[in-house]
Amino acid sequence: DRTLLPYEKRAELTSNSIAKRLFTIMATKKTNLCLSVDLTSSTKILDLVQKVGEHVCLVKTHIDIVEDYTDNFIVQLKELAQKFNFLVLEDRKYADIGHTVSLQYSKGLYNVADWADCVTVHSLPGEGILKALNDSAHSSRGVFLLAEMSSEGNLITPDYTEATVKMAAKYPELITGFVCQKKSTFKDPSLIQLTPGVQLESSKDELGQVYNTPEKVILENGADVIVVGRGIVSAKNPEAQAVVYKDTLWKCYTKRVSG
Ligand code: 5BU
Repeated sequence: DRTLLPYEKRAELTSNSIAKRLFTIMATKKTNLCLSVDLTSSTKILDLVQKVGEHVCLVKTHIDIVEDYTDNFIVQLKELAQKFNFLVLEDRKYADIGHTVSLQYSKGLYNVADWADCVTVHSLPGEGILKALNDSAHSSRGVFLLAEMSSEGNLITPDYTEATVKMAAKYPELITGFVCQKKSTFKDPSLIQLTPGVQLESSKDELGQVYNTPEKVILENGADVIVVGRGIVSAKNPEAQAVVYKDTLWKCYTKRVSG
């Protein structure tokens, strides 16, 4: 059972450099919280990250929702990443043919390849998408492959999930882990389970998002890194709420690994 091993042990097993760093950061900072900083103003993003940076292992961006993007925004975000020791995941969900994805990844306004430690990728187009990223990414980059989604009625089937996990096995140096919802989705302890759809206050939103509790996703469903967006971002006091999430999530993890 991959989920019973502590993060520091799993860090020793990885072939992907970002998975190694992420496991190590979690063990050092004692946090498995990923903040999904879904705000559209760069100042608001930087303000929030300044406040919660010390409590998270990973900051997840949707760079294409930022209305005032500049290269300097990235410079400042990366300074905060250095200062607080967290990694940056661009949740781009690439989903095109390999050639197009390599352009989307390393060209254009955002030049994601330049700054994102890791990115999310759909397996839908087939292996070419991973070949493309493998060729354009340098050695300290990683991919979270989408094996499942949190939203109601999504079209991913068990066969699709299984084929996704098989596809990932061909690219051990590139793959950081899976975005997924279930413990049974994969077995390899060197890979990281990133699980979105967690909120303490609510069980769904109006557009199909489904929320689970920290206990459920960590103890039953095998989550290693837990993505929280609006649970923190929309809280009255995001900093205090980040601490609540961090403590609750970490308690579940320590319970899990102490058997
Ligand atoms: P929320 O505010 O905690 O619901 O935000 C969840 C974030 O995780 C949001 O940025 C989504 O794009 C992202 N997400 C998700 O919610 N569900 C999924 O299956 C995947 C990503 Br993949």
